[in-house]
Amino acid sequence: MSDGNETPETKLTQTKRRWAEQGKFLTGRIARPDSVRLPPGQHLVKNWPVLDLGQQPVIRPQSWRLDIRGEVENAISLDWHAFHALPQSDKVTDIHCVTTWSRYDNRWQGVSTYDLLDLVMPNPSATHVLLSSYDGYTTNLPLSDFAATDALLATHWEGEPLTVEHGGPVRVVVPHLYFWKSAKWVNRIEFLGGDKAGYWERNGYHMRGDPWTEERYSGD
Ligand SMILES: Nc1nc2c(c(=O)[nH]1)N[C@H]1C(S)=C(S)[C@@H](COP(=O)(O)O)O[C@H]1N2
Ligand SMILES: [Mo]
Repeated sequence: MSDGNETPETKLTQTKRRWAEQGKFLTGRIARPDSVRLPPGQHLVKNWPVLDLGQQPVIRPQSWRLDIRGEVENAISLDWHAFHALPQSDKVTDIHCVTTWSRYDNRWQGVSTYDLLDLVMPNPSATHVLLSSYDGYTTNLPLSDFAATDALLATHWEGEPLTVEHGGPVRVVVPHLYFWKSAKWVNRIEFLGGDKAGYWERNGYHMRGDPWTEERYSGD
């Protein structure tokens, strides 16, 4: 469309175009076959189990912070207000937990990881992210997985604010990986120039965690 009415190319659109050209952040490595929705070794549940290290921190929105740092152009600390001023997205995704339960059609609202990336602008050197949470939990992800189009920082589930037990006020959801990668009570995202094991990854879980190829444990 070159009718003279194009929006001017900003730094952001430039970056997006560069990402697209480089195929950056495309999650082409997911092994999910189109015809199969339930990954191997999983069974469906209708309830939503709670799994964590046993500490469920209660964070009031006024004191909640999200620090984004590391290999980014714009390191930032977002408070509740700044977080809600970002574009809000709606996604419906499945959950696949390494303990073999899966749950279909979870409706989330929050900020897509793509919109966060637009804000902080990862440096070309950034290859992975390490998520940290208010309970001391950490988990690592390749940047391309974190940037998946259906990944988000969720504040709502099925139209209601996320409960504390499920990671409220804000949790990460990266639906195409096992659910241990989806940090509850998130408060830090660190962009790294290499991979660094998080809590479960140091304890034998897989560094990536693709349910379609059953990347459950580090020997898989
Ligand atoms: N902060 C934090 N996030 C976490 C965990 C945790 O212990 N602490 N457990 C992980 C694991 S192992 C799973 S299976 C999911 C469970 O999320 P749910 O309790 O909402 O089902 O959260 C993941 N995120
Ligand atoms: Mo888990």
